[in-house]
Amino acid sequence: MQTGKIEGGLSGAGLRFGIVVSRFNSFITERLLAAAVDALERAGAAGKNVDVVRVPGSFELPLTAKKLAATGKYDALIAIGCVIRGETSHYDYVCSETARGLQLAQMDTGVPIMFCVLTCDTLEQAIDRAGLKGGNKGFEAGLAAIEMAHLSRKISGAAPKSAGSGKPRRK
Ligand code: INI
Repeated sequence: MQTGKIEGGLSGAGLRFGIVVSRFNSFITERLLAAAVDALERAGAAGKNVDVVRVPGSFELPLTAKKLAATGKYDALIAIGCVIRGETSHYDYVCSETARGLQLAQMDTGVPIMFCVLTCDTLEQAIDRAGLKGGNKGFEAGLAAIEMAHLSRKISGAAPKSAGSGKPRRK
């Protein structure tokens, strides 16, 4: 049987992305950010079509992502944070509310929001996932954002936004 296939492409050209980054544990989050931007750039996204917004901590990611999504300017968003377990239950609240808030934000707005929030027991685990042993979760999030931006547009039948390829137009 020949089935219909709906898949997201992996070209970032002409798409607009917003990246929200937590300053908390910036040693890790800046590495995740660099890899996410690298993924978008390598896939053809133009720098002028990628906005980076910084927030104090992961807990602030959902509201900011939702406000960005509500502007209608972005095809997909990436939320970047790193929560490391401490001695109290603070970690659990930050993790669960950040995840819940980001999910609610994408469900409420219909704009795909990538969950690039590391939730680790130790700093070592975070380092491993920010470019050392376990690859870089930021790069994965960049690719996922492109795929979801395409998929989302295909499913809703919308034409890609005219964000431009980043190349200057010929006169
Ligand atoms: N925010 C993080 O992003 N990671 C953490 O590990 C963390 N810890 O451990 O406390 C953290 N806390 C700050 C929180 O996200 C808010 O910024 C703060 O509570 C103000 O609302």
